[in-house]
Amino acid sequence: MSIESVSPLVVLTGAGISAESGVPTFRGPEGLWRNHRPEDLASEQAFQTDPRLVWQFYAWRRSLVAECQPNLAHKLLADIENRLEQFCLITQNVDGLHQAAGSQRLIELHGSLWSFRCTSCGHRWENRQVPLPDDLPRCPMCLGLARPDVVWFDEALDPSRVQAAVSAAESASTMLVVGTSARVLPAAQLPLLAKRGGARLIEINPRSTPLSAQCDEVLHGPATKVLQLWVERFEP
Ligand code: BJW
Ligand code: ZN
Repeated sequence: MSIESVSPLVVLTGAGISAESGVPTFRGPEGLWRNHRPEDLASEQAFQTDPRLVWQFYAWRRSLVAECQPNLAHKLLADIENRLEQFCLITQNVDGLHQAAGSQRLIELHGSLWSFRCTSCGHRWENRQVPLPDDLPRCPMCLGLARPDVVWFDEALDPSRVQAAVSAAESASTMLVVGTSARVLPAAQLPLLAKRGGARLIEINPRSTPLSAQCDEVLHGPATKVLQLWVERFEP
């Protein structure tokens, strides 16, 4: 079978795809940082209450991710992209490991650990400094307080990214959903939109999720191993 048979292919990834690179997932026991749940720190309210604590959390994650390499699953997705004309990778991850593996047709729905945004003037800029200095980061344009350029709970996602993700999902013939608990909206709706548009849904995850029952195939196991087996179904 040719890999073209799954085209247009849309892939939605979550924290689980980076787990084998050593990046903790959000909702696993290993996700805790100094006894805080990540969901409690990834919020505007936490940032307003204690920006220093939130920045320490992000500085820790940046240092951790800076030591991590893309794994076989990230690389296989970059290879598949090179073999398909119609392909889109939508990630909820902010770790940058898909780009590091070479993915280009990529939508980062929840932003990036490597981008900052000014809370005063909205200016955005890339910052790859690791470790971050102890001082709170400031905007180079207006000296306003910077925040991580990621999407926290109850914040709107970038509408142009959501629109691009929705149109990719609606025109997919196959959607692979890899390593997400499929609980966080609006990302969790994308597979359902794809299915409504006639796509075949394939989930790759060691555990069942709320999406599993909607899928045409559920492949239980770690992303690296299962994705490799999935790719081997196609002619080289
Ligand atoms: C492996 C593996 C291996 C392990 N291989 N797999 C009540 C009901 C319904 C909805 C809501 C509600 N209250 C609020 C909402 C909306 C809310 C939401 O969805 N909440 C739900 C949790 C209930 N959504 C939002 O707030 C969004 N915004 C929004 O709706 O705005 C509306 C609005 C419109 C207009 C104006 C204003 C507002 C925003 C959501 C932003 C999410 N942000 C975060 C943090 C990003 C920054 C950061 O990283 O610091 O994004 S939260 C966190 O969850 C992060 C992730 O991208 C996201 C998804 O998590 P993911 O990737 O699925 O990870 P895990 O840990 O949950 O799962 C890992 C999976 O991997 C597991 O299944 C494992 O089994 C698996 N696994 N090893 C393969 N080797
Ligand atoms: Zn500014």
